Amino acid sequence: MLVTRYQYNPVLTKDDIPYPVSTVHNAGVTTYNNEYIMLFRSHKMNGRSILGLARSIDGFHWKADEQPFMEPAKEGIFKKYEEFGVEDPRITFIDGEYLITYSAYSRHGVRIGLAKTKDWQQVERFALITEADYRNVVIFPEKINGLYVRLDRPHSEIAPWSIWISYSPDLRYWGDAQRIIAPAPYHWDEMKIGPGAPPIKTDKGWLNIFHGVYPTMDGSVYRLGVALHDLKDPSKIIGVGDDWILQPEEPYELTGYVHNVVFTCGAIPENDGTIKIYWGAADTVMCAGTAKIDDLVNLCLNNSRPPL
Ligand code: BMA
Repeated sequence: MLVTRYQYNPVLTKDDIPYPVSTVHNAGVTTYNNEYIMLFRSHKMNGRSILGLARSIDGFHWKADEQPFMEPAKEGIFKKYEEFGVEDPRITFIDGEYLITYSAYSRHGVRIGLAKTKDWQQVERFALITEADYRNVVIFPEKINGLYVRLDRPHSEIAPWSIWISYSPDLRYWGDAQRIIAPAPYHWDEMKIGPGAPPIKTDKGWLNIFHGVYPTMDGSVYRLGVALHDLKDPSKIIGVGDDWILQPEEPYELTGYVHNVVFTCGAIPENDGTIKIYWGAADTVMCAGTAKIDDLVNLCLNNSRPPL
C-alpha cells in the first residue's frame, strides 16, 4: 500500500469546530513556525462553504480556531464573485508569504481567488486569477525560469477535463497555457482529473498528487494518483502513475455527504523522506496518512501511462 492511513482517522470533523458547520473537508495544509496549519472547507447550514483554520503540533492532533478564517468577501470585486461560497483551498509558501488559492463561487460561475497571509492571522485578497469555469489551482513553491508556475483544471464540454500549466511574472497575469495531462479512457481517472496538492520538489522531479474521477452506475468515484514533472520545465511530464495511490475504502470515505470520495488539497514533505498527505473523505471529514516520497516517484517512473 502506497499511502498508510493514520490509525485514528478522521483527524478533524464538524464536532471539533467551535462554530456551527455541517462538514470539514478538502483542506490545504502547510507549516508555520513550529505548527502545522490546516485551512479546511466547511459547509454552513445554508449549504454554502467557508474556510476554517486548525493548528497542530504533530500533524495529526488538530485544534480549530474560535472563528472561521475566510468567509465570502463583503466588499469590492471579491464580494461579487464569492457570494455562493469559498471552497477547496491550496497553500503555497513562496517569497516569505503564504499564497492561498481557493474556488470562488457566485452566480457568475466558479473562478479562483488568490489571497495572501504572512502570519495566519491577517489575510489579504490579492486577485481573481482565472475567469469562470476553473478549479483546482496549485502554485509551485518556487519560481522556475523567473516565473511563477501553476497547474489548474478548466471545465470543458469538448475535451475531457484535464490538467493545464501556465506561468506568471506577478501572480496576477497568467499565460502560455498548455494542456499537459488528460484523463485516460477506461481508466480510474477517465472522467476528469485535477491538481490536488501543490507540487513537491524531489530530486527526480516535481511530484504532483492529483485526483481522478471514474463514473459508475452508482455515481462518481474520486481517487488520488501521482505524476512527475521535469524540474526545469514542469510542462514536461516524466511519468504518470498508472495505478491510483489511494481510493475510498474506509467507512468514512465510502459514506457521508458525497459517498466514495477521497480528495486532496495538500501534502507536507518531511525531512525523513516521507510526506504527510491529507484528504477530505466523502466531503464530510478530514483524514491524514503518510507515504514514502520514493515510492510515489517510483510509481511514476516504473509504471507510467501516457500523459495525453
Ligand atoms: C468536486 C468538487 C470537490 C468535491 C468533489 C466530490 O467536483 O466539488 O469540492 O470534493 O467534487 O464531491
